[in-house]
Amino acid sequence: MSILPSSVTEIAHELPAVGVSNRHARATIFLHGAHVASWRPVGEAEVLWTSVRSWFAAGKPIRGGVPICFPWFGAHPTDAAQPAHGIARLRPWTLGEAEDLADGRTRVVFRLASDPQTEAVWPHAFELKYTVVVGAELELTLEVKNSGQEAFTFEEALHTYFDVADVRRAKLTGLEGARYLDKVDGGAERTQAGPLLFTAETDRVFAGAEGPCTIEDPVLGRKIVVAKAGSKTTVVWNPWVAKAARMPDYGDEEWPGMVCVEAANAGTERVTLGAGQARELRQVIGVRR
Ligand code: TA6
Repeated sequence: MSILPSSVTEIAHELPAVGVSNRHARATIFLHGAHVASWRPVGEAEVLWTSVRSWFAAGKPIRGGVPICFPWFGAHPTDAAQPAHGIARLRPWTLGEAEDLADGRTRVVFRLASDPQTEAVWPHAFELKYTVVVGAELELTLEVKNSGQEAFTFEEALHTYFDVADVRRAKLTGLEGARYLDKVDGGAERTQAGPLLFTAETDRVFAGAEGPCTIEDPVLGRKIVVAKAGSKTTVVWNPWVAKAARMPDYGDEEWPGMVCVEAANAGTERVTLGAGQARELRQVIGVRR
């Protein structure tokens, strides 16, 4: 592990992690999946939701925080035996550079490269670089590089779980008038009429959605602004009662406390990279009162 700046400490856990604590915020990032599990700006309540039932084990996805979905989103397109949302969130990443920035934020870089195991599942050479900047905002940048000799096509997402007091009283703005696929209703094509309110299981894939969204939480009296760059797909998810009860790593009563707003490139907006090419997907999260 490289020499760590004063704001970064190693955390002993079933899974190795680093903790970040600076004058702007605190965060916890597991090397497993380069998984940001917690981000709490100074003076704020936790912004990322993690299930009390989450697994923290090699080969298992962490339930909450920011799972990195790559190189496919959702179920594997042809092999049901493969894990949902790809392999990146299940692999140990390496901790690269870590530095305290002049403005008091902390920048930590994680890396994952293809190997025989990944190529057995997805036969392409890639290099992932994930840059996490912890400050009064949380800046997440996933760079995907095609390190092979031929073009490849992939899906990706920063599948972020946000903490809300009660999703039934929350409101998501920024997607008004956008077209979406309703995965709760067989992928039916619909248009978002007004702010997105949560009254039942919600699983919507918005294509052509490149702008920011805002989660309004009237109970906590805060707004979480979710901006992004390099992403054409926004996914919004809450499992509600029945699906929450079916997930072993998700408490039956936890569903009112979270909502996923995900920066992605998926479905019709999957990405093709030529040999040697790279591109970035970024999500920037801030809290307003
Ligand atoms: O992003 C929404 C979604 O695709 C839902 O359909 C649901 O499956 C969720 O992801 C969680 O997936 P996971 O594999 O982490 O349980």
